Amino acid sequence: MEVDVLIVGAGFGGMYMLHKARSLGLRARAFEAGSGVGGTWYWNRYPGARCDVDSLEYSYQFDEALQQEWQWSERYAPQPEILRYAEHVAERFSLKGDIQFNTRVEKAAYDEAAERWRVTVSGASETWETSARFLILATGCLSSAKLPEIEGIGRFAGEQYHTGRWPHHAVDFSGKRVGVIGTGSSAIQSIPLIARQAKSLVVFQRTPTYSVPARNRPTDPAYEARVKSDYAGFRARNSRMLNAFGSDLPRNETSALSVGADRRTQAFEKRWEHGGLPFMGAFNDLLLNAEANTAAAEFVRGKIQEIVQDPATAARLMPRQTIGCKRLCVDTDYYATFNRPNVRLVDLRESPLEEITPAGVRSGGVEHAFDCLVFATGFDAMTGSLLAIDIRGRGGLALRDKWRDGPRTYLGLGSAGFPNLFTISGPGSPSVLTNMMVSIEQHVNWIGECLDWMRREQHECIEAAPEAEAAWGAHVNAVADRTLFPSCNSWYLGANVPGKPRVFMPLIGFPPYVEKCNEVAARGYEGFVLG
Ligand code: N01
Repeated sequence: MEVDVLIVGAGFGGMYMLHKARSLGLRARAFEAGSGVGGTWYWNRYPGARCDVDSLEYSYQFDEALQQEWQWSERYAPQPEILRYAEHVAERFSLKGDIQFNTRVEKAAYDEAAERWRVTVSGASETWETSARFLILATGCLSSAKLPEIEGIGRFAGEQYHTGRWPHHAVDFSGKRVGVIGTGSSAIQSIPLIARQAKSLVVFQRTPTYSVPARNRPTDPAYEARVKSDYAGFRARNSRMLNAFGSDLPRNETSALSVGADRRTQAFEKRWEHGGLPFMGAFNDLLLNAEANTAAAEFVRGKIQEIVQDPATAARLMPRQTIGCKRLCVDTDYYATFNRPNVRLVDLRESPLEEITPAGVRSGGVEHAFDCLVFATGFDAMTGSLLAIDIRGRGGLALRDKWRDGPRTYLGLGSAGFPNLFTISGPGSPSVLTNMMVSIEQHVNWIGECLDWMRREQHECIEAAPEAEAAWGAHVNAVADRTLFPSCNSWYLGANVPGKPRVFMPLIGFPPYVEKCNEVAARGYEGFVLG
């Protein structure tokens, strides 16, 4: 079927885009590599996977009845519940009829004469071509799972898992010797649960991570009722936050350096007790001023020292980099897990990872034997799944070539040379620094309004102007450079992928971004070339 809008991905971005396009009367179809909806939440089924934004915020707001009727069981919803929510939305809005599952978009080439995208799609046993006027990439920011590039990868003879490609059946670690490589968010969520099951667990840590307690708990019915009595107001307040969440405990707009040490500790303590990502909002300059940041980092290091009984293990678990410049982790019992007799930490800075062997992992000259190996080694973030598709724009220009030195977009929505192509939560937009659900809806609403406007104004084609794109790239970098974000090797910078250009990919600050997008639209899509 030839469609107006072809959507890649049926996660929360693709699902809402499909609904939006259909509600505008456009013929739309989504292609999804998985066998079901949910994107990130479809793939990341590892033990302990759950959201780190409050459930009442991490949900769609486009339909009042939907947000009123759905009930979240916990403050931070577990993955199976988020997946059930995605399924519920797909049913409620009859989305599945226009989603083709188990299908991967391999290639998309812009046919300039026909002003259409020619898209090559492959299923289990066949490959075919289809076409669309608009190509919308809802491929997700953390979808391209990354195995470490080390000797012997693939040689392990036991059970091997990547947290981002977890099997659909339950994995039982009981009585098993387990190794986990990585200590990012996925590892921090899964390690305490794996440790409870496994006979023994060895955690291989390259960079210690800052983590704050989640303080997860069952949803408080009184709180839920309060939110639902004015859900629109609650959403509006959250949208005005720097990261589009957390209006219940907004950032304290004073400098950490303007108060004495006791007041600082009290403020950190209050946020530690509250739990979750608002910890970084204890003061307004924790990610702007190195001295303020050190105060927060010292506080967390002190907590690690208190929690972890063995001083040598505690010292190894203490991060030294800027707190928050890698995404802060949110845990339940992570540090305390290292007090268990069956858990051991291997510091890869002391004992470098040498190879994966059929029996396990060799590091620092020692072979550690395992029955199961878990790679919690993250993703080729933000660009990985976009560039996995061979995308060719005007004159056959490959997106992979255009982005060789890092992604170049206008507003994180479009890229010059690639007409009628939109990215949902693309690089250059706030995306991963925000509540993703809010960013996704903002992008889909903006794209929907744009498509509707083009139809009314009889435009066939929209494309980012090269000069607007260059200015936008400079702006995204300039904003990042005013902060401490570029100061450590994060996936925001692509630093976790050998050879990936070091560019800070997301834009910091949701409210000014929304203002800019609205302004661009109000000025007849300023910075875009229309045809
Ligand atoms: O991946 P990561 P993740 N040798 O990249 C290590 C979101 N998320 O899947 O820091 C040895 O953070 C790597 O070490 P280093 C969230 O946005 C959210 O955990 O690069 N180690 C690191 O420790 C998050 O930030 C939730 O030195 C290697 C780890 O593997 C993002 O997804 C839950 C290595 C990778 O950590 C990614 O999280 C889960 C190597 N060659 C994820 N290569 C929520 O809470 C990598 N590592 C909602």
